[in-house]
Amino acid sequence: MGGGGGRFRRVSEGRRPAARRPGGGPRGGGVGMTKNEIAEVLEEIGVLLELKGENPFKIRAYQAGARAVEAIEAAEFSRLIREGQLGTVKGLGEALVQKITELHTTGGLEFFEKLKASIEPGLVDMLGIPGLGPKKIRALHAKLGIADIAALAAACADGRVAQLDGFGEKSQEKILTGIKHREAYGKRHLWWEAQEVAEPILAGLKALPAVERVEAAGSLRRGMETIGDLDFLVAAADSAPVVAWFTAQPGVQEVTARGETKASVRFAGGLQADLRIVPADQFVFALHHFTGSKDHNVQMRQRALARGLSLSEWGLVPAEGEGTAKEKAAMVKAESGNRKPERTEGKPAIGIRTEVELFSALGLHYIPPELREGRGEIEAAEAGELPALVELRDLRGAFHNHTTESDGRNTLAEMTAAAEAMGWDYLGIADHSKASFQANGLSEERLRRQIAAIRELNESKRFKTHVFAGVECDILTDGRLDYDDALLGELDYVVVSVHNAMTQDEATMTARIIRAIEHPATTMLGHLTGRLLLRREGYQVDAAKVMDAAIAHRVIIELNASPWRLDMDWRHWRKAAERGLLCAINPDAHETDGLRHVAAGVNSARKGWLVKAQVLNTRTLAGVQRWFRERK
Ligand code: DGT
Ligand code: ZN
Ligand code: CA
Ligand code: CA
Repeated sequence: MGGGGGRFRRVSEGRRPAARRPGGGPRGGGVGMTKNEIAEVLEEIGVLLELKGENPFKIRAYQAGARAVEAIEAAEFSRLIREGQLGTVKGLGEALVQKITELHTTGGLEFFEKLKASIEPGLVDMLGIPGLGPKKIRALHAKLGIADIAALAAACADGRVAQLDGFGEKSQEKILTGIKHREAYGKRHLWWEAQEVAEPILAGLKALPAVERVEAAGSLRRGMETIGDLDFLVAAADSAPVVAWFTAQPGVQEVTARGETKASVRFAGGLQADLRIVPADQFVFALHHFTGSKDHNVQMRQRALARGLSLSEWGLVPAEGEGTAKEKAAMVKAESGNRKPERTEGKPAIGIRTEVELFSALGLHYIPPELREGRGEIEAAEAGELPALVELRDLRGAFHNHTTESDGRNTLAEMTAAAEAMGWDYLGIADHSKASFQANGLSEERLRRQIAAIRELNESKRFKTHVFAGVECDILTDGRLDYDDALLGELDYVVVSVHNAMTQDEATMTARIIRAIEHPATTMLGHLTGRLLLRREGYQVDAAKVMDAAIAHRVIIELNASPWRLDMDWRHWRKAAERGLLCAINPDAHETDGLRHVAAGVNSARKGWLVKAQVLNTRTLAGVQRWFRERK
């Protein structure tokens, strides 16, 4: 829910700020923290020390400590702590060893808590504004006495920030835009995080004896990339115990509405949830209505009207005559009693219990929730031309993943083991290239060593999962790639991405990306716009031109499945894929847990009408190898 580390950390390129569970505790049920969580805390300490203006050596020690912890494999890490040998690791001094051990065994750290308490919370909030690092925040605080975002907005508005050394008009404007975005961003939540909140609520509702059916509806069910609020729908004869449970469940901070058959609550972190309770025979109509979208609903209602029917959250009834749809639905129900459903022409489809039946009553094939955006799905459903959408279980691997060689949190072996555990036939490694020095990008020599290590790992047959040697090669400011052709030729595949000079104008950026696409070694384009959902807008780029170039040069555009990115956006995919653009659903995983993010990518792929054949990583290992070979 954007709490804990999520809100707090600065977002580095590509790397997902690991979202902590609601409540901020470590995952996995244990008391202590995993090595990745510990690394995150060490990084946070580094940022806080910077904010306080502490000694740079001390700051760097924490940053290096985080890297050192990540580079140790998990089993080895536990052993070192158990045997008191952590001090033998390079880069971990005595003070760090003691703190890491405390985090590992207790899950907390007194030093960290005190440090957090010693800093004004408003300053920490300011870290969430793009372009504002600890140094600038300190300057604003010291010279203008700014201690929170409201004061910062005021200082920008009357021009005081622009007059400060190292700021200027441009950066003042950027900060103001950042603050405005932040307000809008604050109202929505990532699908991934909303889903994590929704899961236990669904389970809790299901477990209530009074509950017959329960579904999450709304944008969550439609797989939108961000979620305004959660919507739960319950079928129950007795609603009182359901409302009681819902409003008293763990994590509820405020009950914003409470009625006999509905309630709304707000959780810590700001996410809200609506609950509606309906009688069982009304459930399917309510489910369809509250799944939405609004546009889809409007079109469905028009379609019903054209057939002399009225569709609403209460039912599907004859449209003519007096009375509201609600009254008519009640009337039809009373007339029908417990009779078997009647589906004869012209009569209301009283016995409808499933969405398949609901769509069918209006002469439509079943429309999956992801497609219900009012973008032509009803016409396609009428013509029997809905695509057989790609599914999570179709995926056999993924290509864009990082390891500790660059800015990942798990080693090559750990990532491969995780891919094997997911049942994947192959895993593509694509660490950062040398221009991404902030992400510890690989020099030519280090990349060659990694390629050799990957070949060796494959030959050792240690894992069932085959590893492809790739790279996420920076697209330099003029569109050249970050390695020479000889080295690029040694790789199985090449992902090209923009990671710097993101403020270029649209024409320059578009030409830059197209030049990279035209490079014969390029296999796929990473994150088309570089957006970070609810955090940062993408760079200016003419997506249509980039897609044209990719199609012409048989280059894949990735659907970056990181819950923070989902880039290229689903709204582009249907048309592009029809024109022959191939997709790869790439988790951009920076840790083993990140591989699971392909699920978010599959949501967006489905929203983009993609079928299995349009996604490279649904193919078999041999199929992928053939595709790579034929491209060369
Ligand atoms: P969100 O919460 O902003 O991410 O988006 P939704 O789609 O979950 O919207 P929400 O929670 O306001 O309402 C859930 C569904 O209820 C929505 O998708 C369609 C339906 N709905 C809500 N208000 C209206 C309305 O005024 N007209 C129609 N036709 N449907 C509505
Ligand atoms: Zn990247
Ligand atoms: Ca909603
Ligand atoms: Ca709602």
